[in-house]
Amino acid sequence: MVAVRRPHRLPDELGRLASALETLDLRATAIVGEDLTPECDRLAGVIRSYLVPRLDNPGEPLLVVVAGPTGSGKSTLVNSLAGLDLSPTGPLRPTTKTPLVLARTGRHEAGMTVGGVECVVCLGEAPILEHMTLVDTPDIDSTAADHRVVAETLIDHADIVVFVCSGLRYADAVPWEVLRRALSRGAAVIPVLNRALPGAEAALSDFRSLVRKEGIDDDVLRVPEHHLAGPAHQVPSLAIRELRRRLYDIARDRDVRQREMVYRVMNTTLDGVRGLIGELEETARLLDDLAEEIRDAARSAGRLGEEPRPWAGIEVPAPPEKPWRLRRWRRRVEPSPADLALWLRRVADTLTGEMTTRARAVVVSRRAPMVALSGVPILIDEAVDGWFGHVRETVAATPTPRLAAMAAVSAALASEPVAERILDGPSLAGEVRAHLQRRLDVVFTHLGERLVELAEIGEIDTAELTRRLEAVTRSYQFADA
Ligand SMILES: Nc1nc2c(ncn2[C@@H]2O[C@H](COP(=O)(O)OP(=O)(O)OP(=O)(O)O)[C@@H](O)[C@H]2O)c(=O)[nH]1
Ligand SMILES: [Mg+2]
Repeated sequence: MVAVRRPHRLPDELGRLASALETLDLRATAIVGEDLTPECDRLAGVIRSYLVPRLDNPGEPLLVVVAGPTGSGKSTLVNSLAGLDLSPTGPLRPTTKTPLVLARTGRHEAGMTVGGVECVVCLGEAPILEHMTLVDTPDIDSTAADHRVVAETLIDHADIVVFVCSGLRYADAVPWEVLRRALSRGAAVIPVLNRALPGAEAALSDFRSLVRKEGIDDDVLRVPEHHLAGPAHQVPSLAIRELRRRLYDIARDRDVRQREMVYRVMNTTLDGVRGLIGELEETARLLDDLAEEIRDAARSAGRLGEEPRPWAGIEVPAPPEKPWRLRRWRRRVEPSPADLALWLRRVADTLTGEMTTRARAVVVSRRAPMVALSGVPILIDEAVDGWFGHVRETVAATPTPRLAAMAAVSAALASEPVAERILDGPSLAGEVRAHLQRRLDVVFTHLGERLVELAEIGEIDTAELTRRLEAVTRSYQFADA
């Protein structure tokens, strides 16, 4: 037997772990897969509403949650256990819409919430309420989807789950999923086949084997279908004698039982947090990959590529074949400043247009909002103008700088052999082309960052959660030693 003594700082450490879970920003997890927020909320809820109160007040009555499909007779059983008609029952499905807590007079008089779920509280004197608080839950399988959420939240906070199925509808899938949730959390489960008709042995053994398959060793309780006389919403006391006995058995050694339950819930919850951290780390890796993919897409949209751009072809007659005639020819065809400016303006407009179209195509392909583009055409314009400035500086010392500027731009963009001949070889063309590429890289890198930002790929930081988990584990081991 492993004892869970109330350790000095364990509830405090657990509170901090819950805070770390509550303050995690998990919106980004939905981008690359399943949103982990519900799981995170569930773990924080179990810590705050189950583990911390149990460790702080170990003497509190056990919370017995009666759950199951609609019409299985949960409310009738709860009324029968309490000996009072408190929970409405009825032929209309579903009947119980708000969870109902049956507690001993003097407790929960100001109302009660379980895991944030508001419950109707009925107070009574039934002896069973001395040791336990009974909770009648809405069904887990009707058309009202929120009923299931409420029932699951209550199950997440139960010490004992009475899992009620009727002889008619025990084989549906949903109740078993819910049962698994209770088991995975570590709660004690009492499986009840209610409203069992005489001679329904096959159903009983079928139900029993389903229960065993889920790993429950305790035997199934069978509550036979009874004639409900008059307006009473209870089955005869005899019918639930075995269920009452089972609950009393648990209540008798409740201290030991509760310690066991807290221990189990603690282990499954800490495992859950560990699992969550693992998933978050995996998600963070996927988000990093996604961000890199977006940056790559933007960067490669800004690459000049190898294809020649005929619109940047040089506008002069072909230069002479004989190299010694080249110098005179250059002086002859040197464009006027106005002609060069005109030609550069046309090249600039076309180049800016091409690059803007590419930037727009990336934005569209990433399904990002068009606002990502705002300011980008101006940046492209500036990059191209800045490049022209660089080209002019580079060729300033040549005897025909305007012709050289035109040739350099043309060679860089149009892969123009004529232009290379004017420049006496391709190396200058390569240099000015690399310069333009560097300027475009800056613009498209900026666009990539903008797209990453708009995709809201937030950082997932698990450091605090990991630290808190370690602190709880240390404090827990210390308490357990
Ligand atoms: N004859 C007979 N009717 C029963 C028995 N148990 C429950 N009923 C009836 O079956 C119907 C459903 O019972 P409830 O106790 O309301 O079932 P529930 O599981 O609480 O249903 P929800 O609140 O909808 O989830 C009611 O009309 C009950 O009177 C029984 O043992 N015998
Ligand atoms: Mg009910």
